[in-house]
Amino acid sequence: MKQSLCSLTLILFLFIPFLALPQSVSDITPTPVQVNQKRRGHVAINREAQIVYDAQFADQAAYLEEMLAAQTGLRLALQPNNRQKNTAGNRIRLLFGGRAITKAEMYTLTVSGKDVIIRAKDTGGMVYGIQTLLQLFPLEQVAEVEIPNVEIKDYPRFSYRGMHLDVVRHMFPLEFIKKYIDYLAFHKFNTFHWHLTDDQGWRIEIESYPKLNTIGSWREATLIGHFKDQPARYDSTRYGGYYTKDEVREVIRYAAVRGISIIPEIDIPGHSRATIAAYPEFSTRPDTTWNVATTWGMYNRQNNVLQPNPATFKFLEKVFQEVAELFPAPYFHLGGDECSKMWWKADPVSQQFIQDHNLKDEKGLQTYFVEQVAGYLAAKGKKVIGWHEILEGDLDTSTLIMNWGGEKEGIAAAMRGHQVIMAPGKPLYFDHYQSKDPLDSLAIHGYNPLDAVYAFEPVPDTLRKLNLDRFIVGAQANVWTEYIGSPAKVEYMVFPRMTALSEVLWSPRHKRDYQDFKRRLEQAIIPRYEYWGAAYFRNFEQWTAEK
Ligand code: TNX
Repeated sequence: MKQSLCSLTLILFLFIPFLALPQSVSDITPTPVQVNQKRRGHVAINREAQIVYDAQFADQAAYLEEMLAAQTGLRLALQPNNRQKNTAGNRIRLLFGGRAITKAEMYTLTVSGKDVIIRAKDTGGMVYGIQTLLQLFPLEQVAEVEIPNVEIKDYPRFSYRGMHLDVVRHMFPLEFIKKYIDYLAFHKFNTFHWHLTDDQGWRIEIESYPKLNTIGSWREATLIGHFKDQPARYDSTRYGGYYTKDEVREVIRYAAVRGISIIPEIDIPGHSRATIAAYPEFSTRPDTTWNVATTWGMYNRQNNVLQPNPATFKFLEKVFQEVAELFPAPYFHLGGDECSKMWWKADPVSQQFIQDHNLKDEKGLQTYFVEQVAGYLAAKGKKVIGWHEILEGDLDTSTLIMNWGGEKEGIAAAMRGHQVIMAPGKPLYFDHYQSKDPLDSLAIHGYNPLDAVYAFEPVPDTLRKLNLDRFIVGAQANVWTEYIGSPAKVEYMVFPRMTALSEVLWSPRHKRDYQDFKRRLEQAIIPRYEYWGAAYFRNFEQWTAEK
């Protein structure tokens, strides 16, 4: 026994390098605003070191402890700042506030003397400081790391930095949702847009309308292969499920520690096939039995809209308020995209409603739906985000527009006085191909290679010239999952494009440098994907925007 312990120690000694080199300060991604590396000096972090934290950052201190232990094997003691004991070891100090912190989500990281100090005045800032620090540690088990003396001052260029995930077309285990949130936090994103309902399923527990889950969460089959393949083929597997409220709460808590706010989306008044499958009385043909959709792309092909009747509006009020109560984020996404007008045109009840309410036409009806729901949400203190199609009618400017069109739609929304989140299909739809290799894994269509994502500029020149840049609050990449059936496929589609987007959204524009980005990708980020065990797309040198 003793002998085997001895040899174990020997093995550990051989395999855990005593002193590992940190990763380089010049590898930090997204590039920080200001880095001032000193010519000499370092702070050694080994098992004696402590994490000392101000009370506001207790959760982030525990997060750092856990992340550092997983990454390096260094499990440091946690110590509240006001009960700090003198210690022989050095300290990582997570401190609240300070004069240097002048902006939201800002942090400073100072390494000198016996201390590594991160300062921030909000959770986001602290989380981002922690991400930067973790990038200064190696991705291997070590006994000690010398963090070079440095002063970093850093804050984001845009206040909205989002990633979306569609969990309807395919659903992902809760563990993967958390992993996705970890990926967002690493990349200094601050928003997870959770697309929870659509034609192919309803993915969140609702107590007031239980058939949304017993019926609406399940489809009887799923299209095989590509939507354009003829003849269409289907499997015969019942597919579905939903996240319970407890699971949702767990994800919200998990995200909050990591500085990520979650915006839920309940997509209305189109994209509602799962709803009318559960409750045909909210459809334009209450006498019909609808299935939950088994194919993709319903627009003008299959009826998926809500009928404007009293029961429907009561339903919307209850459901939106029930979901609003779960999510602490100030914003709520009500969809509003791709609402076909033909079903309303063919429905006498909808036509009568348009007349009775003095609405101009079906577009006016769409706006009516949006305004009603915005009212229900306002009663819960929420602001509304919608896809840019909600501007088809006249809306008041408190609504945030998420623009999946091009610059033109973004400019139009800003000129009308709306804040805009840019999420243009080109190049921010990560469900599009990243190569033109016919053997590449199936994607919806389009071509959004890595360099196109890196070159994306959220603020259109026209708005800059008009001094309206402030209306562009940020950008988001969307991950629709018609052709993404597993966590590994999600990873393959988002990496490394998400890393490129993180730099677009975080780093000062003049610091963007694609050659240097690719160097950091190779040296520091791809090793990180591998450390995560994440799939990623490798062939980005070959597949460029020019191809
Ligand atoms: C359009 S963009 C949609 C989604 C699809 C996506 C596929 C938007 C707001 N709606 O329902 O999944 O295209 O790329």
